[in-house]
Amino acid sequence: MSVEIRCDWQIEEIQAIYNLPLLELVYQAASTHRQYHNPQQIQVCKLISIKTGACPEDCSYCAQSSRYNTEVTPQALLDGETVLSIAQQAKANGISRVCMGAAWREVRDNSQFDRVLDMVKNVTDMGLEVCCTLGMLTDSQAKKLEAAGLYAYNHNLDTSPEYYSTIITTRTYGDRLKTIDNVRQTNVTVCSGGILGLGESVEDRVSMLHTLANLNPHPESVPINILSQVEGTPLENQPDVPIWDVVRMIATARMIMPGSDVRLSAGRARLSQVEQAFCFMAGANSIFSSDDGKMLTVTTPCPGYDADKEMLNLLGLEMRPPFQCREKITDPLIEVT
Ligand code: SAM
Ligand code: DTB
Ligand code: SF4
Repeated sequence: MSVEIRCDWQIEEIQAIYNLPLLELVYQAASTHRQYHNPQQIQVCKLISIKTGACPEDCSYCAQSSRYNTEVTPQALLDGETVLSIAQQAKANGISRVCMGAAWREVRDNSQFDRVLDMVKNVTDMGLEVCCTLGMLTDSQAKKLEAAGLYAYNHNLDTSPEYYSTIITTRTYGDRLKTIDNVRQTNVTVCSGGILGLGESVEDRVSMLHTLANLNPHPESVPINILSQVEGTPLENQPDVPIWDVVRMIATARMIMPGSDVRLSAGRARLSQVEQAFCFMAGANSIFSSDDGKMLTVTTPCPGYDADKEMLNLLGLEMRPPFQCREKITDPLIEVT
């Protein structure tokens, strides 16, 4: 029986999936994964921090908030040439998506945004998928990004609506959903997920997944970040998230949003190959890889291109070429009986 894509999930159903016996959950998620994706392929993305630090928001996990004293040195918006050369290097290493992140609360209609639009256009012209994560967007800004050729916009919900104000006070869950909706009104795909390890309960995790899985259509990609505890932030002393919680979260996301890419994002650097392999078995099919050892900032390590190629090789996996994400995530690839 094939698994349908549904946007009417009940909290109790998601909770029941999350709490399945672990190996049963992984087995079901792996089976679902095979109906919608080529299980041999992993999307490999490269992050570029185009503007670093000095962010006015107070996200309690973040090294880039101006409210906390962290080891991040603020850096103004990069120039187009620098971004292009990092993207070229990424392309030469088989990366299919470049994700440009800016530590902004929101986009402003100014020359900096025009520079970002140029970057989007130039990197897209190289034949790469481009994703941006620039904070809040208005509908007209989303349309300008679409016109520049943007493939995806990342805007995470991070946690449940109930827990959100414990983590961030400078914006609301509604603000977040509004930007996602502004992106949804364009042809740009939506990338939205969250973080594990903020001190949230299982109910919060289920509630965040419930919000994501009831967006219609689902986000085309769902990043699952593991908190990287950053010295100087309010969450610096949070305990490490157990690997089985990561596996459960990925498997549940895979089960309820079967057509989406599920990305094992921040925190992967501290996982062994065996732990990562378990995440891929549970339905993760996307990662960030880097040649400078970091995700966006020095506080959050990222595995290198060479180490990742070696691991993928070892596991019999290949890097997915750009623009292979299925246009409409409605029809199963394989009928599982
Ligand atoms: N400023 C933009 C925004 O917040 O939407 C974009 C950049 S922000 C760094 C993107 C995402 O990275 C956050 O929503 C959060 O999920 C994740 N993130 C940031 N710091 C993290 C950390 N220390 N550990 C894990 N994930 C983190
Ligand atoms: C996402 O969900 N994870 C990426 C990307 N989207 C922008 C960022 C990971 C955290 C990076 C934190 C740091 O490097 O300081
Ligand atoms: Fe700013 Fe984004 Fe960090 Fe929040 S997560 S402080 S909005 S850079």
